[in-house]
Amino acid sequence: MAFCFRGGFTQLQLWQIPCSKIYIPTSKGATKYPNFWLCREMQTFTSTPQIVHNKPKDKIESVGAFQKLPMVMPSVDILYSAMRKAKRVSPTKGIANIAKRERNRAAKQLDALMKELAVPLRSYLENFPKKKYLHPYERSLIELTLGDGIYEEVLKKVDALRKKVVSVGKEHASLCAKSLSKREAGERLGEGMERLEEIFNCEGKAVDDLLNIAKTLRAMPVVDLETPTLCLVGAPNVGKSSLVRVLSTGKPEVCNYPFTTRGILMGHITLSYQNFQVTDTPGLLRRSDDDRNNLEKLTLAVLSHLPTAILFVHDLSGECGTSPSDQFKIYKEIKERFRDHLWLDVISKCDLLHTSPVVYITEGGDGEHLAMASYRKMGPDGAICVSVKNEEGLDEVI
Ligand SMILES: Nc1nc2c(ncn2[C@@H]2O[C@H](COP(=O)(O)OP(=O)(O)OP(=O)(O)O)[C@@H](O)[C@H]2O)c(=O)[nH]1
Ligand SMILES: [Mg+2]
Repeated sequence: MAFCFRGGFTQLQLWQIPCSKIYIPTSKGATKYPNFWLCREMQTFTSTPQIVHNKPKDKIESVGAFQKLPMVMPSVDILYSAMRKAKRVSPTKGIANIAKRERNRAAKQLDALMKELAVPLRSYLENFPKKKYLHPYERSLIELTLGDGIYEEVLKKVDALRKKVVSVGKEHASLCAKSLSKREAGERLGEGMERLEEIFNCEGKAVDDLLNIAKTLRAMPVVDLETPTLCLVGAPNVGKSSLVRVLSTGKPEVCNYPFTTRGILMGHITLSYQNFQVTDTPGLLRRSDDDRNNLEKLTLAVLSHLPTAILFVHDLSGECGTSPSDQFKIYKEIKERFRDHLWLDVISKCDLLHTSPVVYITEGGDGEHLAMASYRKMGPDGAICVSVKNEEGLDEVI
């Protein structure tokens, strides 16, 4: 097969280990983690798979919460449907006295309006998961795509709206029930309805925000933790998306500027009847975590929370805008940080490498350094040279 792991396993051999044999001890007993075959511990297997005696891992929660989010109705639709239903509510049968009948009708209609408005809101609040119960990857997606704290803030506003609707609805329904005449009951009903409509018109935006949040989250790529995943990582513009396009079913946008990829994209690939996920990620720049933008943080979230192998893409052609010395530093940092991940290096745009040697003014004395000089020439040890343009090296990567 194309490449060997440290312990002498070929790709095919490693992935042939039956999932049932892979257990990791936890505080609640041994747990099966088929995905951990992508971690370095598994690469040290010799001929027979062993039980891994490393420190107990935390329980892996399942992903997929975004696909189960409830459908949220636009606030105007909730309001108009509630108004229509409330107006159809008739008084309790058998009340002969007109004043009594009218105040009964008014109170019932207001109560119905209050419930029709509050019940959907309550169901959203119950069915949108608390962030703390989500898989850490999905938690990061929420923070990085919506903005820190926005999810909780919107849910809080929806809850505040629900509480207001209930209290104002009850208050006006009880006023209706105290009316002394048909006219008074009618007026109080009108006032109550107007008040609820006004509240919903003013604060219903929270419901519309929730609807947009649900839309955004539902559109996130679906990750299957049971399927081995390969994540393409590298500086911006090095050719990650181009590789995802040729290696998998994923069709991310490819452009000649940094940060074309602005989210996580999932493609699939089937090799020898085995399915794999291929993840495209936004590029990483050479800078500290405090300075990273949310796109870079998304990439780090994938690496931190999903059991992926890493295909690190190096562009030594000078085309991408990040110098080889900066790419080397990014590479070293990421490799050190995610050293438990299975790792493969590729040098992209090989069709350009034979032509124009690139001199970086900013690099100065860096060329003196041995490791750097070697990196600039050939990339890291064992890296495969690929070109999407002339299809060089692609079979070897696969
Ligand atoms: N000559 C040549 N150009 C390539 C090759 N692969 C990618 N490119 C070009 O490099 C540029 C960037 O490619 P992308 O695939 O968008 O790079 P990326 O790493 O996904 O970029 P970001 O999403 O911005 O981080 C595009 O103009 C591609 O056409 C290659 O093998 N040879
Ligand atoms: Mg891209």
